[in-house]
Amino acid sequence: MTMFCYQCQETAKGTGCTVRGVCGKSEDVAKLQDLLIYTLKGISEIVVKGKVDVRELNELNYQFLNSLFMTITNANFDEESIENQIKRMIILRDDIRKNTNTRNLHDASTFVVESKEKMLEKASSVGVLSTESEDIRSLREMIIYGLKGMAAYTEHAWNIGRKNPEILAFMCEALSSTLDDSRNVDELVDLTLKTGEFGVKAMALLDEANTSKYGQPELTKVNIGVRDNPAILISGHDLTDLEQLLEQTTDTGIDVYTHSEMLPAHYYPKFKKYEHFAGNYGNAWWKQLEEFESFNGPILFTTNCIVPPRSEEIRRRIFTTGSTGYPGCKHIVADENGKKDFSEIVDLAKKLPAPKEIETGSIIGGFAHNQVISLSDQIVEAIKTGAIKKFFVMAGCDGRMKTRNYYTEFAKKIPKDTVILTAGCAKYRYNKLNLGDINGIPRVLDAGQCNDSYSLAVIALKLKEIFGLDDINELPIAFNIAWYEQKAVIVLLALLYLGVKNIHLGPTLPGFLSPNVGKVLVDKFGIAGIGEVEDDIELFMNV
Ligand code: SF4
Ligand code: SF3
Repeated sequence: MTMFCYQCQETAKGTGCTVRGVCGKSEDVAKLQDLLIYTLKGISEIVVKGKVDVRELNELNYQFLNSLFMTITNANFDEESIENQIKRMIILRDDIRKNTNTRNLHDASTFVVESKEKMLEKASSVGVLSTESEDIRSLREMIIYGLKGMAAYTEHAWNIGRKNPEILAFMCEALSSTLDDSRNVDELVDLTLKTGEFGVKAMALLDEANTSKYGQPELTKVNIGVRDNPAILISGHDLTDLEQLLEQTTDTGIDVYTHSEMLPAHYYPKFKKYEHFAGNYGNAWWKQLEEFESFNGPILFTTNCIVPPRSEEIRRRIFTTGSTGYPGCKHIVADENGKKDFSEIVDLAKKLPAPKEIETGSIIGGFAHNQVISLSDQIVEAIKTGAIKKFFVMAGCDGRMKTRNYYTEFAKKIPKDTVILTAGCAKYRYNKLNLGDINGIPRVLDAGQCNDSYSLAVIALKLKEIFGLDDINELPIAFNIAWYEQKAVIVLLALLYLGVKNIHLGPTLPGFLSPNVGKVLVDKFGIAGIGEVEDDIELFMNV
């Protein structure tokens, strides 16, 4: 059997990548990722059946999260590191199995593979299509994709020292359920919502971790031009990597710029003290091929999204860390204390020219829950007087597809008395449009990274409380979400768990939704796709 993957929005023909990923993932990488997930299912079964207390198992905990994270779209293209991760997880799996009293285990909990060839052979029979029923497959995969997003957020929190063993216990419960053929559609729909519930917990945990370590995000102007010094570009979502890079580049004459999802780091007070933290360079992840070329300096990926580099020259400038990997790019690992040595990146930066300017000016952000709630009197007043008629939550991801111009057009055409609440790299479709403000409140309020969608939920719940409403759906807030990878899946499931209805999801509905499961989402939650910009605006404004 060839590869099969339909986990992201850009999946081939909207149904599944079968030869090579549209993302650039090779058949072997896709298969090894399938086998890694299968190994995690086995571990989960042992944990659940053997009633293993995961709290004490630090290494297993962390590697479990990291394994899921490695399989997120555009995180890791490196066969060797995925192969090694499978071997590592099998050792950890067999270790806990030996110490527990479990019988009648699934093949996932016991299989052995000695070589890469055997791994690929095994992977061919355990991937997505090994679940025959289309609906069960759809639900199982939706749960797994939600868990991948949840794992990413939980790992970032872990790196800051914040842990919640309940989350890992749930992940094991959910993953082991995907091996259980007795689970029917209704049970899996319930489990999908429960995944959303734990998604909220994971995002809350990360929010608490980030804000306790780096302060509450605040209204910030971020420079999008460049200075004359040589520089390093940092991309992805991990703030602990950024902190270490900023420390190690202090007084070296090297500037640090953010790319894509790292932009919101500028909103945290703790990072403002670094004078060489120069600004944000470029746009969302998919523009990196051109932008890395003109940046000139080294690039550090802390998480997804990596686009396969076009030239050897750029490949030599790319460094990966954490869950990411790309063949031929140097990977930097942490020591036992979590410290990473970025000296090689700094040395390389010193030899390279300063970035070429591609834009000038600044953008504004930092409207996470604390900042927005401190403006709540102003916002409530604006809603009461009718100065603000509606909020559009447009959080999520950006991507390459031309149809995503919809979101730029949408932002341009919505009435002037409406405000966009955003988070994630979806913002790059409209964050440089200069949409003005309403009584001093900017019309695009950026809360931060995709995980900061949690902030938007907190804001909505706060407004519900202020207005004394029973239902979050009575607020003048419409949800028009753009998705691409699995973090957006957990954000979506979290919103469904919080009771948000009538979310529009685009630019296309997920290929992993079977017609029947899609119908459940429509009937139960009012989920819809997107249409023409003008029609959608009219629809949203009239509810
Ligand atoms: Fe295809 Fe997306 Fe899977 Fe890549 S991650 S192989 S583009 S479905
Ligand atoms: Fe973007 Fe990859 Fe999803 Fe964190 S960086 S939102 S796509």
